[in-house]
Amino acid sequence: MTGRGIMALTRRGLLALLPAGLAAGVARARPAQRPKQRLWYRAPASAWTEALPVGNGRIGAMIFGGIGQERLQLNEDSFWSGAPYDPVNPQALGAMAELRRRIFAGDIAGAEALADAKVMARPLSQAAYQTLGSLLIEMSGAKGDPTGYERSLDLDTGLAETLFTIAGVTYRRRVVACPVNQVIAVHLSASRGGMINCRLSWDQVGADWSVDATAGDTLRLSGRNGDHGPIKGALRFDMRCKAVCPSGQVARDGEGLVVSGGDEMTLLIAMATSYKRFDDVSGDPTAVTAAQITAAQTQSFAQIAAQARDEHRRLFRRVSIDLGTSAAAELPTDERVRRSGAGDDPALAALYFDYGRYLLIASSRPGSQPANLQGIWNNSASPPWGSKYTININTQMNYWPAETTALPECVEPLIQMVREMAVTGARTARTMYGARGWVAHHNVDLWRATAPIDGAQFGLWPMGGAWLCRHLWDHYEYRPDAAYLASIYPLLKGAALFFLDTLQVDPRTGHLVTNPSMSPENPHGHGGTLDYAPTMDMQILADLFDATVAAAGLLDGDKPFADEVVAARARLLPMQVGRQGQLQEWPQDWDADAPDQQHRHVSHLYGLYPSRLIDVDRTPDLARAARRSLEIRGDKATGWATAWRINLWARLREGNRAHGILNFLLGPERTYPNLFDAHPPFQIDGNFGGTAGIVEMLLQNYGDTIHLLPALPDAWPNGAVTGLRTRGDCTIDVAWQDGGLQSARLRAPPKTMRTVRWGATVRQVEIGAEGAITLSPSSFR
Ligand code: FUC
Repeated sequence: MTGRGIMALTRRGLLALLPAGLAAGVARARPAQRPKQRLWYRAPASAWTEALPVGNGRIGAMIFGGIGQERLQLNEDSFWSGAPYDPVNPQALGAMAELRRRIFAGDIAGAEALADAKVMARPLSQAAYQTLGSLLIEMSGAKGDPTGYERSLDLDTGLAETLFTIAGVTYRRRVVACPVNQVIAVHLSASRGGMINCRLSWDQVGADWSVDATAGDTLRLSGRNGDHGPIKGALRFDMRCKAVCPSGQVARDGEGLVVSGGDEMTLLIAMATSYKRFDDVSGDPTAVTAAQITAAQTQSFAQIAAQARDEHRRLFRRVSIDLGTSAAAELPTDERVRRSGAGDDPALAALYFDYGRYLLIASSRPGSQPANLQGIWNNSASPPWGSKYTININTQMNYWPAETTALPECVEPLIQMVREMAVTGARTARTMYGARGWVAHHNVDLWRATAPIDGAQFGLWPMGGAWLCRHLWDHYEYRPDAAYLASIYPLLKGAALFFLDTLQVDPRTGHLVTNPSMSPENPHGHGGTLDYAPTMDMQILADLFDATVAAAGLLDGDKPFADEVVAARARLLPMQVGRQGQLQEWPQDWDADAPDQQHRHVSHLYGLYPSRLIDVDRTPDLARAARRSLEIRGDKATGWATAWRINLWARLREGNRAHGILNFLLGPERTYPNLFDAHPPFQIDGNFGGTAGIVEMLLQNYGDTIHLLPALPDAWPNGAVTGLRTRGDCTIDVAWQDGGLQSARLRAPPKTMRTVRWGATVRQVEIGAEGAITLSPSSFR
């Protein structure tokens, strides 16, 4: 159905159409004003990137909101192709010395040929995240042109809703993914009794999967995951949908269920696989889904939705944002994206920010897999880039807003993944490099494969694990906890140890450098992409070594090892400024020779964001050079790469520039109607990077300093944000007016000192005995 034939009605108009009882129910269920934290549309989704996502971290659905047919496209986060495997190439170690020699000698083409022949993983690709298909609900009664069609996703409750009226009957569907009950619950109701008549079936069923509808009220789908190249799929899964419809009849109909004469109905959907750990697939998915349904069916839909809402709000409501509003905020979400170039919809940026937090809560919770390239939402068996964990920027970007927007629990799956990568990565370090410690290259999958993949020019980059360590350390710094620190120290140490064993002496300068490596995926114009000592590597190592030494000091031990790390850190090749005034991306001044001057990756600017090695005040020359590099790269790039540029300009305190790039990110070239980020195609990192960029415009934290409104754009003269977090367990609310500070409230451990900056003024303040202090513009006079 198209927008034609759907009469756009106001809420009051819609309520007038409803029978008295339902109108009261609907009115009660919905606030009088359209909540601002809401995506809404006047027509069903006609493409997957128009459908609305719900998720509980582990399982998720994309809801299309069709009239005669509802489609819920379903995912479970451990359903990937393949089986436990070790992809390390046994010839790699023997080739390593010659590979290094060729790279130092400048024979890059020869180095890449050798690496492709002997070093890269077997198989050359990693496993893919896969969909479990869709549940179809064919509504036999709902035929004809509806009026009052609206579908929405409420970011504050996690509830997706579809509402329309046909022939005087108003149909309502609600969907939640419940983290408490571990089911997706769907509720169908109508304003007239007996109008729930539908057929339920699975769609996109795999060739060897089996459908079972014999239980009468439960539709099951079970089977096996796909193969990953030569590696046979070893996961079993079970998915079931139970129809609870006491007022009507539920009966088997071939490979489906038919529901007739119901007043209302609840569907409970459970999904599980046999995955237990990267090396263990002995789980019993049938027992898991059966138990989940048994537990969930003791609750009404209202109870499940309330539990889902409360658990979601516990995290979501820690932060609020208001960037001002305008008439555009009243428009349907897809229209707002289409017209965002007008630049008059500040509330769209706030909605995007809220959505970023919503998506992280929905795709990464304790016990789940981390958010992959598509979070948890993927409708394909072979999605772009396998919907994996690409760790040369993308997975890290997913977690950029986590600590600053008070979602530390959502980082736990990432931390758990690093713990597992340290196990598989130790094998890779030993077998490939003959080194101690652990290493991961530019991608990881469900099986925690850590060897280099895809081709030497993309994959032979040994820094993925080292970069992830930054998130482990950040997690500690945002909320210091000695037991947690002790638990991650071996991971930091193992990552550092690998480099102590593998760093090479640069024959030109005598510095310690990585080799083989690359500046992620950017060919330098001197024979390929491989190189030694790309600037990013040196920056990541500086951070890794600093964190490792700091952690050792805090734990009061391991001094000899810490001394070794300090000594190696001092010998790393320093950052250099090149002949264009740019920050050099490579150890030689090759930037101007690179074939793609606007390359999406801005790896050497890692030092400016997310790192703080480059700073406008502390290292002004390097900051100027980074700025020059950014100018050369340009503002427009793929989704995530655009988002990275927002953060970088914010770090340079260029609020208007950052805002201009944010506007591009929010426009139809980089944002789909459902607000998913367009790489294109969909990749969720841009959503998270954009959310982080908004934070960076409003609040920055470096060294001991908390900088209020460091990059506030003119487009947001008035606003407020509450609940942002900085290092040292500090929570901050900031309000501003006419482009200036109105007030700031800091909550932190009592009697601690903080350094706060607004404009050019820096003040030392003491958090009071009650654990808070409020600052005003006069505090900075
Ligand atoms: C990196 C990027 C690509 C894409 C892929 C998933 O390799 O260079 O643009 O985002 O990850």
